Amino acid sequence: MDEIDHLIVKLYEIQAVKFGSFKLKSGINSPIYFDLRVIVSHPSLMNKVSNLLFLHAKRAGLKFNTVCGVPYTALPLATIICSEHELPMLIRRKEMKDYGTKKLVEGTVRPGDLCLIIEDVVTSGGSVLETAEVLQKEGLMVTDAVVLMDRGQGGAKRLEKEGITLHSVLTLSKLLEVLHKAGRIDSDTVVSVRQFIKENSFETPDCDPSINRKPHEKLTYKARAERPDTHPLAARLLRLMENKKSNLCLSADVTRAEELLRLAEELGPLICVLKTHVDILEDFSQKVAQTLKDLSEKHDFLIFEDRKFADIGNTVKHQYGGGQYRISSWSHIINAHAVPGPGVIKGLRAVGQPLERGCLLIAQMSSQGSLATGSYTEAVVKMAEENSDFVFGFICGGKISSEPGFVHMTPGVHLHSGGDDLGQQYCSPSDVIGGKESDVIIVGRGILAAPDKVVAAEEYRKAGWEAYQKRIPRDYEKP
Ligand code: 5BU
Repeated sequence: MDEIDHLIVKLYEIQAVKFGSFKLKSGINSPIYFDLRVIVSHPSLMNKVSNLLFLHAKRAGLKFNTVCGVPYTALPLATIICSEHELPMLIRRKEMKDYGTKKLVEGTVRPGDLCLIIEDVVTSGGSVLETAEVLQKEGLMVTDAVVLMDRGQGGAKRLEKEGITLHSVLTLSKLLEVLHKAGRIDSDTVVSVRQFIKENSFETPDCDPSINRKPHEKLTYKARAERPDTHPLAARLLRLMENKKSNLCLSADVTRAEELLRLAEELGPLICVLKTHVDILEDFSQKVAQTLKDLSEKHDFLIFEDRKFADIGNTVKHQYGGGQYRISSWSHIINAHAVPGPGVIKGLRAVGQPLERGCLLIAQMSSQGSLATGSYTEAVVKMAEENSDFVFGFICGGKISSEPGFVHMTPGVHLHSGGDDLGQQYCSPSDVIGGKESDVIIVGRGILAAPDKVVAAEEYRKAGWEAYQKRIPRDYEKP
């Protein structure tokens, strides 16, 4: 057995590669699973893998003056390489971008430097690409990535298209061959893994959506609506957005029911969602709710009660389904803070799911000094992923999840930057949809304070829609 064969058997022994049936996020079962994170507990293996990655780069004649590991598994590998060979390292932060401007790369960035990317396993190439994009935005050049294992699912081709050559120490065929020869797996396993990889290549049209995740800014709303793992309410919203050419949510923050219904009637054709704060209405009645529901059907928009539930499951259940507002009976969408933990979703789900409603989690806020940033936002994304049968997206400043089924809705939008004197902060529609890659702009006073609300709403609709069209590829399939 040579060095590579030894390494493969060792990876199998420490369960960095497993065979069996593993349910992927998309719901399909994979016969193979890699989890290279365990190697941090095996120091000699860490050294071996790092050394092989470095040698592979050198043998390929790669030139680089700095190194960056894709977080998190490849981070210690890059550290060992840089320490051993005295190379300057860069660390890419994985925290979500928030409303502020946090540094995304740690270390001394010298624009023009050639940065080599280190990764453990490549499937679609998405993670390498994400890291490359962050580095490139800082002015670094990225032309090559060295990976321990290319699963052979089209990642190399995809990266090549973006100008990055992928160099892989191991291939999946080699891994299967060695483990089979060593008597660790049988022929049936080899056949089933080969078949799975073939059928789930990034380039196969009917591919596994979890493996072949494209950054969703490149997918149309319609394409995202049609993915099998998209929540039915998100699918309905994404579809109607495409049909109406509108990613505008009106925040109808008015105090009289008559005014609310007039806005719904006049602006209904221009919006995809109408957002309410029912508790600021002085004259709410179930009749008002029914008329609003009728208007939502007439003009094909969804109703979103911005109630921001934030209590224990049992309490929110009553707040959502009962009381004088009976929110669940008329609002398609509600939102919740993640502060109480998943119980808040459980309580809301008990009421909303039978009615085919959906919930957005508040992952970030537009107000100055908001505490919903960094690791809090990350935890919210995780909670959403774990509850995607009822949670279908976020209130956030920009894209925070690469799951194409999640809808990102952003408040604090105005054509004129600035804010108010109570902490609100505004971004422009093009910044929110284009730069920050959100999906829906939520606009209140930008429209409500305008002399002609229909003209203003059309202006916001157009700005949001044009920013969306700009961010998707030229071969955008016109609806
Ligand atoms: P504006 O008039 O466009 O500033 O109104 C914004 C609306 O969005 C308003 O109803 C707020 O309650 C809501 N909002 C927000 O502004 N910022 C947030 O982070 C969240 C909600 Br969550």
